[in-house]
Amino acid sequence: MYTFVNERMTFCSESASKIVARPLAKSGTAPGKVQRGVSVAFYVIAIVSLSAFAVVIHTATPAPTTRYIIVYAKQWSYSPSVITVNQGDTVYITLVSLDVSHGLYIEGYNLGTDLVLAALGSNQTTFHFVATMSGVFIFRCDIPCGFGHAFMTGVLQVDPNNDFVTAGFLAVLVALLSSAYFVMEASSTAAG
Ligand SMILES: [Cu+2]
Repeated sequence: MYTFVNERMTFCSESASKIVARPLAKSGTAPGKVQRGVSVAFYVIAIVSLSAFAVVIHTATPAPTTRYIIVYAKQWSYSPSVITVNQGDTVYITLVSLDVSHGLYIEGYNLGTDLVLAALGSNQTTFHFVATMSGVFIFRCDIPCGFGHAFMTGVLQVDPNNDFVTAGFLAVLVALLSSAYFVMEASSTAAG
């Protein structure tokens, strides 16, 4: 045990003397210069790739549009039962009954329409809204329409607007640019 410790101590003191004895690196490539080069490269790569990501995501984001969707209702289902739109879209839903009175109420958005045949004198009615919230929302029949009424549901899927992600990328980009500016300022002040 003692020997082991002693050996290690010897080893340490040897390497310590080696470090002390080693001549200092010639200052042709000063560590400061190398570090500054590395951080400049880091900023350039980060800024270029962030800009590229932002452009790609923005390009992939569909512009908000107006959608007209016909939903057929019958005991006890909707067709289509899944409606997919993009956040920001204006959505017109025409509910058409193929049999009795039905409703279509979108939970979360808390809106919809009641298709009461006798009151409307028609088997269809239209309502519209702007899909401001992204996510998955259940819609259901809110007019008692028989045995399976409680199971008469569908899904509204609102895909998120990627421009929020683009905005996030741009915010990071601005932060990087300003920190790059301060780093350059600080290093040029330190240099001269
Ligand atoms: Cu119903």
